[in-house]
Amino acid sequence: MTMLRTLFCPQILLADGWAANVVIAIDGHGRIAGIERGPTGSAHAEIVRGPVVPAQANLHSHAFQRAMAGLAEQAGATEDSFWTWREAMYRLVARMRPDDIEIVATKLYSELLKGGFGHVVEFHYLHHADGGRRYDDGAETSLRILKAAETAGIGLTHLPVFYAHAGFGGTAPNQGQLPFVHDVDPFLKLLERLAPACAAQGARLGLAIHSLRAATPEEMRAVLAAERTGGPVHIHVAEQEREVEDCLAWSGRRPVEFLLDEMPVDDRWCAIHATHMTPQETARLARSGAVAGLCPVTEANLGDGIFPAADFLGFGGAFGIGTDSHVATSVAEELRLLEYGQRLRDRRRNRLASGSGASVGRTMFDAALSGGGRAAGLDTHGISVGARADLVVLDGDHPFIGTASGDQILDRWLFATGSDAVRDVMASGQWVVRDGRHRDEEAIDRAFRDVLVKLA
Ligand code: NGQ
Ligand code: ZN
Repeated sequence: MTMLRTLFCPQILLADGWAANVVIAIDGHGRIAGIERGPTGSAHAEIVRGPVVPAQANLHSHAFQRAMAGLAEQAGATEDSFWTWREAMYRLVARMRPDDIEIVATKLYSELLKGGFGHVVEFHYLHHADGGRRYDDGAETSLRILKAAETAGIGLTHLPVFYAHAGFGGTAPNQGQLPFVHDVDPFLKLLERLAPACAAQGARLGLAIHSLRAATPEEMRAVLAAERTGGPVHIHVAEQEREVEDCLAWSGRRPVEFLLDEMPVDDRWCAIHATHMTPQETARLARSGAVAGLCPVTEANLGDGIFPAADFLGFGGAFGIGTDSHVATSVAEELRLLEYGQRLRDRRRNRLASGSGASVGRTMFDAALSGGGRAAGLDTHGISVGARADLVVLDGDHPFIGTASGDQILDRWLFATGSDAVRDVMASGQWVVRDGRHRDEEAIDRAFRDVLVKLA
């Protein structure tokens, strides 16, 4: 096969650690075809302008929610909570049309690339129009997500979401939830309809169950028994204390306990949030092989609580990061707050480092890369032969980045700077961000502004 391009990387974080003077060959499918150590071959390669690290997979996104980021920060008449925020989110849903969904998702995905993500897992439940009215094509909004990912140039794992009820015990959905709702059979048809569309674009298809609140165990079993995606299975679980109380009242068991008892949870699964767990649940979830899908900035914004990350890692648990409601859109902000939440709770420092002398940034970065890749259904992750060329070039001219080496580069990026340290981003072998700007930034911004004005 002909090589699409070769890159000369003065410093690079390969799957087996940092290396100097490496030539990466990328083939016409956007995959890494060769890694050559030592400066030979550099003459014909493009020289990257800073340290290279793998792009992360973002394991949890509701793209449309980017439109309301920053607009739910005003105190209401009653005490504000996750549940009052959700009402505001439902009001946004009622006003969004397919064009708006695509434009907002395109903008979001371009921002995620600039924040150091090369892939996104879209947990997609906004299937129908206001009041639950069906579009002519039941896959309309999913196809808009596929289109947005293609325009932005980000890798996609699409997870259509099964949603049927307002709460535990199969209660009827409320008016605001009607755009999310399916019966089991139409949901399975949606998955079938999307398989070829995803395959044509190189996107992965999996599925999600919205939560134990939104699906009965019978429905979950029926969906899982019949689906043929072969992709990951995600579910929101134990994000809010009220969910724990309601689950106890309904079943006598806590949400994570119930999930692990009743469902075939294994390494194909991703438990989103899993904030409220007993130590026993934390150990069981870790040993199940499921990835914990952590979204630290959204979890802070919504007042969810703090995930027991230090304990979970101690039990050998795998995690990845997502940006969920997208009040932040960067790898650095999510990982930084993940560590800081542990510090604030424990009143200690360096909680998530793998051991004495280990860098917190490196430990978290490696763990999120592997857990996020698995939760996205990717067969490979990290910079290795056969993996997709999803690369972040940090800014070698930035004082902090240019003077650092090895794991210090990650600690400077994650703890001392942020997205302004991200210079160029390559997804599937294409440069999508150059000098901190997305390749279509102007057109994307123009359309996005119009949508914000319309929705205001
Ligand atoms: C969601 N978002 O589905 O968008 C949820 C809120 C719910 C977050 N949990 C709705 N961040 O859980 O019922
Ligand atoms: Zn979510």
